[in-house]
Amino acid sequence: MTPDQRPTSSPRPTDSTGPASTPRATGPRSDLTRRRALGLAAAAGGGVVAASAAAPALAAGTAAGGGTPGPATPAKELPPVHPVPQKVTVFDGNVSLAGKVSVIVGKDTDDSALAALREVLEDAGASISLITATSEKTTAQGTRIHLGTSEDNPTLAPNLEALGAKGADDLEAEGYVLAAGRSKSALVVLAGRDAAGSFYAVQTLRLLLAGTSRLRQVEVRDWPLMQIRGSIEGFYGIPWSHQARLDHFPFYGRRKLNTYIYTPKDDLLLRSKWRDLYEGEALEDMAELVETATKNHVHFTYALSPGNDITYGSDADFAATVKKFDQVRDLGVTSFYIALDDIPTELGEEDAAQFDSLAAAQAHYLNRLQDEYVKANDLEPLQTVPTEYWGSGPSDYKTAFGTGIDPDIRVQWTGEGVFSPQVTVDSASKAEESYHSEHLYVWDNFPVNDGRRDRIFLNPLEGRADTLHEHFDGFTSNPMIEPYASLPALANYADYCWNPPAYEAEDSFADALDELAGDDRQVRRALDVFVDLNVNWPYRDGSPKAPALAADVEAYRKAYEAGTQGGRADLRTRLNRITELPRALEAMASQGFVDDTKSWMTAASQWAQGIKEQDRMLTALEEGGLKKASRAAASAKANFRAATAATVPDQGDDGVYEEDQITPSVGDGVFEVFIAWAWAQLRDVLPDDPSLPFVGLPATASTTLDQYQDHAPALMVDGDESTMFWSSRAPKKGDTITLELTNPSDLRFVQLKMAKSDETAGDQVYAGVVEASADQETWTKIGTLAGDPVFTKELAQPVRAGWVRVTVTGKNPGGKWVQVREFAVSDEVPSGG
Ligand code: 14T
Repeated sequence: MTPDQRPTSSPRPTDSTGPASTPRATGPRSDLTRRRALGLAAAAGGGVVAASAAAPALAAGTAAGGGTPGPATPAKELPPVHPVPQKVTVFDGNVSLAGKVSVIVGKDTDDSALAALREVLEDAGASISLITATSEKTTAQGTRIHLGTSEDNPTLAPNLEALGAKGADDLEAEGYVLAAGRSKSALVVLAGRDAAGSFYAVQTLRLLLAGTSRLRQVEVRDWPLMQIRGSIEGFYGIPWSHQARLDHFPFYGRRKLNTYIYTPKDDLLLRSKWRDLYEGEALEDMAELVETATKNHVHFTYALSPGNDITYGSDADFAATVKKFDQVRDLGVTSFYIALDDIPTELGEEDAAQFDSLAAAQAHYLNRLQDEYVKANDLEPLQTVPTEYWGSGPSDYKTAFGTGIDPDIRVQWTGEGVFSPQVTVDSASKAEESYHSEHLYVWDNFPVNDGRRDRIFLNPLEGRADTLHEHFDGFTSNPMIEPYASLPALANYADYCWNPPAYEAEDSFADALDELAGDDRQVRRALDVFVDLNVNWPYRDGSPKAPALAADVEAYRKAYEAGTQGGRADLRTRLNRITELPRALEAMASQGFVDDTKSWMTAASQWAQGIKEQDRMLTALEEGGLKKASRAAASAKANFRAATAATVPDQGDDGVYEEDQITPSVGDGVFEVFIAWAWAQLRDVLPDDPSLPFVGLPATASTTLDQYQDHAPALMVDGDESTMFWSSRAPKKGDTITLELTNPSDLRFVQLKMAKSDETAGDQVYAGVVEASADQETWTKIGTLAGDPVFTKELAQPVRAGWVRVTVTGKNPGGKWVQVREFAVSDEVPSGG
């Protein structure tokens, strides 16, 4: 990246373009949906312009200067291009790339661009002859494709002129021009502003061909509005595999992402053992990563996190940093990063004697690296994340850090929070001031799931203002522990960062899902069913919870309560599809996505299977078949039990990987809505059956306690007292067990059943407080735990709550562990409950 080329203002959306004399500019935003439906790569921030017989050379079959402008042609057949280009002008007619094609390059034309072009042309059925041109004139015959930059390929300029198109030299870095038309014969010019630009021109060509050999006559002028676009592998937990990283880079290349920052928190060589050098296979892998990234025009940025034990003022630690950096610089790395997040804020003795503050000490260390290492070796500007990396308001730390560091250093910031549901222009401007930096870029903690390892987040990126390119150098996404499941979100960043005003979250997400699913439409439909079960993003208030499933559940309940059949069919169809997910999605084009999400697919399938049993149970109840109903209830319970198996692996900061540690959470509490309701129906019919579960409001359970074997937290809320959560250690002061209600409610009843039975104390919380909250900030006390295995509270005054938690306030006698059979809350006091 060349961040110095950051535009100071965005191009104006109303600019018309190109050689067209009577262009029909893109309509207002409201027009976009329709255009998209037509398969148009409509751009709110630039525009698709349809022109007819407007540019002589670009209009099929018209002689130079000839032709009368006809009615603008709706360019129906233009396939979608992601990221949406800044300017597209569409002309009548096509160019065929099947058959003989001459590719004309210069001797220094980008190898990756040429390799990508060969692939595209082979797919289109071209037989290619390659010509390396040294002057403007070539002897090429037939369909000609000129590729490169004005510096490396002298044939670009005359051929652009022949097509009536301007070159790429005045575009932003990484920009390009793609012009397709006729001049004597079919002619395509792929002109990059630089090597990356020529590579991106080929990517756009590939999308315009859309698997065919027919290219619409078109002129695309395109450039990115943000200079840093990519991912930061910056989470806690299992680092991505080598293969996953290798697989990410071509995806980035195809979608014009240009950055990957290597800083997995639980790679010991970056943090606890940051001074240790790479050896053997680790070094070979690193070399392969750098090479593959570079081939895809991805800047491989190497980060260290020395903050836990570094002495900022020490020569020895500076030398250790340089030695480690040198090891990867030898492999071709030109971009370096120091991560200072989540570290002690007190200075050590030696630093305290030398510096006034943490920020001053860090600035000293960073400046030394920038001066003596980065500048001395002609590398890209140093990048960093400070210790205070969130919030836009000023602070002593931010001032000292921002004014202390070299202004060229690139500084990351996470928004108003560690997780930021919104990033607004207002907070961007404030952050620029508070950090005294003109080179902020966003460390976006989306879709990272290290704080919720039971979840995968398959909602699109939303809530980033569409003019943030006027404030930030770019965005890097902190992705999920599951690399392939993160690809749809990364495609969102690709689209957003390239052209923020044209970004459409859903459309962008769907485009990535199309790629991952492959061409089979049934697979694609199954993927939508799966995505619906994973769209809740808990860091955003009001984020939807399995909306399609929820609608079907609602319709079913209404129909059942009205005694009609009609509204039940959709849920049944959906449940069938959910139970089939593991099999149906096996055929996805992205096997990595399948492997990453298998645990969630399987759990979803088991929840749905259990609910199908409950559906049978309900039908039996309607028909008065009580025996049949209780048989179905029993198999429902068995399925729900299976759904709570811990199948997700985990790794802590000791670096040890372990299988089957975490129970996947899927459906965002909506399965639980149906389950609780169905049990209530059963209870209505059989009120005295002691084997019946107590029915609480639908909720999901979590805890800071570690889990013993397969006794998952979900078993506290399965309505089954014969199953339980079981901790694998004694509780410590501050440990919590938390219920998150699927829908916030007015609580009138809370019950916690711990230990093996209601009668005898055993494994349980002996000292604790039970509280409820509507916002997770203010908590209302409901009662205390003081030794009884069962806690029951009726609330005369209902308490509004979305969360109910137990917080441990003291030690357990004899280091006893904790069992919770059921943790249930209700908005009514159960009769005889
Ligand atoms: F440096 C940062 F910008 C940053 O976000 N650091 C970490 C990051 O590694 C982690 O993946 C991310 C999401 O969990 O949040 C930061 O780590 C945290 C965040 C917390 F809210 C660590 C503890 C927290 F309480």
